[in-house]
Amino acid sequence: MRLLVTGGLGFIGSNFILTMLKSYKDLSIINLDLITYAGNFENLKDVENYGDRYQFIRGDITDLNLVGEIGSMKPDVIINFAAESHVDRSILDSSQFLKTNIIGTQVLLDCCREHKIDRFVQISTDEVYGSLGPSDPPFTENNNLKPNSPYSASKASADMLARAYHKTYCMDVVITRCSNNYGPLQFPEKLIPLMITNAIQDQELPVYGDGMNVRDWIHVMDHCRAIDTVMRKGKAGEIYNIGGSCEYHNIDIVRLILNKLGKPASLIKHVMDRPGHDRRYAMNADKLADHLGWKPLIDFEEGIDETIKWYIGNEDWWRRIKTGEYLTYCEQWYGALKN
Ligand code: NAD
Ligand code: TDX
Repeated sequence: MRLLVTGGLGFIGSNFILTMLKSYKDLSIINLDLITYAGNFENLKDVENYGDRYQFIRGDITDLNLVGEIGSMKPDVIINFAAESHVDRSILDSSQFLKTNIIGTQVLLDCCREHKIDRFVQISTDEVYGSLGPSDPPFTENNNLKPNSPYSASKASADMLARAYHKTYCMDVVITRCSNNYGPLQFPEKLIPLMITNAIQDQELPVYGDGMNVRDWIHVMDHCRAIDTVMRKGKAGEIYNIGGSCEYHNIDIVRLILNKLGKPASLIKHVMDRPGHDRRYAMNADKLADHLGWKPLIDFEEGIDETIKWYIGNEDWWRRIKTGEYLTYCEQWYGALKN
């Protein structure tokens, strides 16, 4: 089997490529990634061992000609991870989110159609469903889409396009919607790696608002296993929720991390809330469990211990990231939060 993975130098894409190459000897991967601020060549330094089973192409998923050329290499499946993925950045400026997340998906879907690629897997998110109240049941695949941030609106649009291509052109499209991931190789702008790395550096831990927002956490390797399952066994035209059934208030995650690192609670700083901040996400992943036999395996406390260990052991990796573009972004973001 030959896969075209887009966005494979990011957090989830690189974990996916590593585990797939390791697990399946008969599988090869083309990785198309633009290497934006979030893409990191170092994430896949170990793939050299896999010889011609791995090929990297630097490029933009919105580039019609390039994507067409790659389409003629006849991958069996396209898995679209490539995206602008950070909500806060979409609040500062949504233009790149609309371009990559919507137009990029359209270009890939057209490529799939033109080259008769067997299957298209769209990697989406729980955020397309909007926000839950404290006693609402978790989202199912039948919930309406009510995105609240430019990021989630762009992901919802891409989901709609993917669905439309299935209906209009009878293409084999499947959509996965996952909750918040954590684990190794996550860019330290996201909550868990930001809090771990700031705590290690004895820097303030910025908690938005009252810190009582809830996220449903899943280890990235459980997510990757779910994508593999859906890619192989999912039914064309279906949507599959993926979640860890592991709801935590943000403030409890932050306290847990401080505790595990032996750092004081005085590092916590409540800052102004993110505009449009979704209060609670929770996923009902029964469909994936009942129809395709997947369930999450990694216990949150164990996963967090292993993740903290990874960030302690890979200081060079994240210290290099927390410079340059990242610092400029932080300045803009915290400046905008104050105003
Ligand atoms: P990430 O930001 O870490 O990585 C995104 C990757 O896409 C980077 O390597 C970047 O260089 C690449 N990219 C961006 N624009 C591109 C373009 N125009 N052309 C080619 N490559 C481009 O993201 P992530 O956290 O790994 O998320 C991967 C996917 O999973 C995204 O689609 C995201 O919406 C979805 N998702 C993420 C989470 C999460 O918790 N991180 C949860 C659910 C769904
Ligand atoms: O500094 C922070 N302080 C803080 O309180 C940051 C970065 C976040 N938060 C809060 C906001 C959220 O309630 O923590 C929670 C998690 O924030 P993020 O890590 O930015 O994730 P979230 O906005 O929930 O979106 C994530 O999950 C779904 C991913 O970034 C998306 O790509 C994915 O689709």
